[in-house]
Amino acid sequence: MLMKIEAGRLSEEQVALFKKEGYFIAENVFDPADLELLRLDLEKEIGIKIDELARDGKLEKTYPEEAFEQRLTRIYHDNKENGEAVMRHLEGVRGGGYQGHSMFDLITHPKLLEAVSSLVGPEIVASSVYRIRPKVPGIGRGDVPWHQDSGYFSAHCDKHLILTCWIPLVNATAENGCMEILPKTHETGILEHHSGGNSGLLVIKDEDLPSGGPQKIVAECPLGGVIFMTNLTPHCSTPNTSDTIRWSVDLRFQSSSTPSNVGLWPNKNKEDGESNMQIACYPPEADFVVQSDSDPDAVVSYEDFTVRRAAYEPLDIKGPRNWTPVA
Ligand SMILES: O=C(O)CCC(=O)C(=O)O
Repeated sequence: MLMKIEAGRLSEEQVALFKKEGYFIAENVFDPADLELLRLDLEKEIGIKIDELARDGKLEKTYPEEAFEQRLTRIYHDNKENGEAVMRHLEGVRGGGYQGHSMFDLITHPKLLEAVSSLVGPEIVASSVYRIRPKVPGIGRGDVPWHQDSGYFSAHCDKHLILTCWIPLVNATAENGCMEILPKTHETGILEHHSGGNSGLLVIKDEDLPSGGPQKIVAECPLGGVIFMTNLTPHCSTPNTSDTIRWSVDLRFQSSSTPSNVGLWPNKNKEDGESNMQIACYPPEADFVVQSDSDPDAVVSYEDFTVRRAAYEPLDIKGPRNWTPVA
């Protein structure tokens, strides 16, 4: 269900609803204009890669006149490999990918942090486990199988709230492949996952999803809205059957009292290495402080954010869980 929040925060009743359902959809966290710079930067970034592919003789038609919701579709449909190259450019080698200023500004946006603080408290750590997802019509790559985000995180973090904020950059609808969520099932703990689902993602088999309980909901969300979810909330996303791209970004936040790798520099300090790294909920990617009254100096600037992320980039740290491959 879609709800309005007031004064930027979830009310006590809304927080209680989030805790009961495992998710909450707020339709009015942002003004659409707040997201415009990121949309423009992603559009520019796509253009940079398309021009590079054209210079390398890999494509002729670059579709500069096409809108944000269309251009990548044209590239994909002309040649899948070129589409994939643009996707990889946005996704980066690991973790988050595109990290321009507008991406950082979204992660640290006061409106978002205000809403987040009503769920995780005022001392907030953000994670590099953020993703940019252009779901291109007719291209299965963006379809995400059923999973809990905790399937990707260390088991010792199952008992902590790692808040996913799923932010559409267009209106997300059933037709263009919004998420589906299984409500009231996040308190059952981690479900059996398997590796190697669509696009190499983790997957919960249908028979391992809680049954007999509440039905899945189709989580439509307008531009300006945010879907808040717990790390144990099962969710998936369905094919885009529209003719425009479903753009979204998902970010993750946690209280600074939960396990993270804030303050660790394993590329610089030996003692910050392997064993300490395993404390974090997702050791391969850098966490960073985005809001703190108790230690305002710890809050990262844009430069700190890029330096921290770069420090983790060359590290060869494996994801924490070993699920068996899907049969
Ligand atoms: O954006 C999607 O299609 C799926 C997002 C997702 O699975 C997630 O944020 O964990």
